[in-house]
Amino acid sequence: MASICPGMLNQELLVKTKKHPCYSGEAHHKYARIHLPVAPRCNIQCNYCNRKFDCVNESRPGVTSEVLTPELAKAKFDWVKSEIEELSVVGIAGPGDALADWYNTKQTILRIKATNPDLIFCISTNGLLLPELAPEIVELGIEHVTVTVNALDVNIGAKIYQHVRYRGKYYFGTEAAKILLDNQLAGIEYLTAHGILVKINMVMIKGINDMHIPVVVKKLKQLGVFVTNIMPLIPAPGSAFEHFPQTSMKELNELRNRCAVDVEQMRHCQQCRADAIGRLGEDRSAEFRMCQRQITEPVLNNTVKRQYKIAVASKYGKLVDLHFGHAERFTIYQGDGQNFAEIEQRTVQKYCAGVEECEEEETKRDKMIESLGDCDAVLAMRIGYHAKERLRQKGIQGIEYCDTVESGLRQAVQELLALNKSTAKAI
Ligand code: CLF
Ligand code: SF4
Repeated sequence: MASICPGMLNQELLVKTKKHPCYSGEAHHKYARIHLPVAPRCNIQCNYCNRKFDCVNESRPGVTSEVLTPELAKAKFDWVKSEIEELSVVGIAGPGDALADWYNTKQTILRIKATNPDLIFCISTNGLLLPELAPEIVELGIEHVTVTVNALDVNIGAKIYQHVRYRGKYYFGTEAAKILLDNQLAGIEYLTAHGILVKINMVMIKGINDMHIPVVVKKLKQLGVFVTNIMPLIPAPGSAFEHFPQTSMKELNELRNRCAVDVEQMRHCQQCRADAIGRLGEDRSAEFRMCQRQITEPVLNNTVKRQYKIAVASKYGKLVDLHFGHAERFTIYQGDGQNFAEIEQRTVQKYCAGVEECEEEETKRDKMIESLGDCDAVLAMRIGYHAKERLRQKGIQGIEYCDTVESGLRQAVQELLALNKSTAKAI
């Protein structure tokens, strides 16, 4: 088991870290960070997260007003860097998971690093893919990694994570929690053993993991983490925990004080947006939207487009020819309304099996809808009233259609636009 004492850490890195506004309490008044929202996908579903909300007045992780390609992210970085001298950190914090969209994360960092090798590069992840990607993180020179760890106990984890999608398969309950928690611990151990400064974010959820957090912190101490950041639950509308109480600062500080005997506590976190810019506490992201940049920068014209993710019920991929309740698999397409690419075949458990299984049907239907939670719309030949309603409650538009998939996708985007849905959301 890796056990690193601070003396073993690379001194040069510790000096550099004095310019990291999250890792250093002193730095947050002087230095700024930019979050580049290039990683929209996520491979797990936390019960406190709903990335579909895009409100410019809202500040919390998972929220962004735009999703960028690595090329646009570099252009945005150059723009911001020319305006904010004290910019010291480039962070990838979603709006999904930095590792679930590793290609984009890596390409963005490579592009910026090529011209700014001395900056601090920082990523934030749920840790599911750390065992696979930690060696690449080290090789790429990312020296600050945040992992969100909410539990060690799989029974507690099962209450926090709705599902985990790992190596093409969905897992639920304690099975899902076990995969995630095992991978988090293995990944953290690898990173700290390779000198990376690991910060752990934890969401304190009253009645779920609040009593368990001190145990988690003790374990993380053994793994050599640099700092832990215990954050309050912000109940997000539409998330499974939307009716949970917001954690009070008093309770939060008591817990932090208790844990401080084991690991240094971060106390100045601002629970930033995925496109936050500036010093902590003075978000300037609204000044640097790439849609504003479009007007003066022809090279970027028409490149910032909303991306839609649409699940299609189709037997062979040509026609929309299946009932929603009969589908055992959905083809997931992603595109901007004109051009779409197939990105995934997603297997689900069909729920419509006849009246005798009616009660069970409801649970199966809800599970099916949950597993499409990252989509903007579902296209199917028929969708029952209740299923449509449940989809709507999850922010997914259920669209009945019966022609080619290609024309159906365009139709779906037209309907979404007509509904004026804010769909520049997590894809
Ligand atoms: Fe961003 Fe996170 Fe890096 Fe900071 S944020 S990826 S470590 S550069 Fe910082 Fe914001 Fe809190 Fe995160 S204040 S939410 S801890
Ligand atoms: Fe949301 Fe992050 Fe959890 Fe993914 S890991 S579901 S983006 S909070």
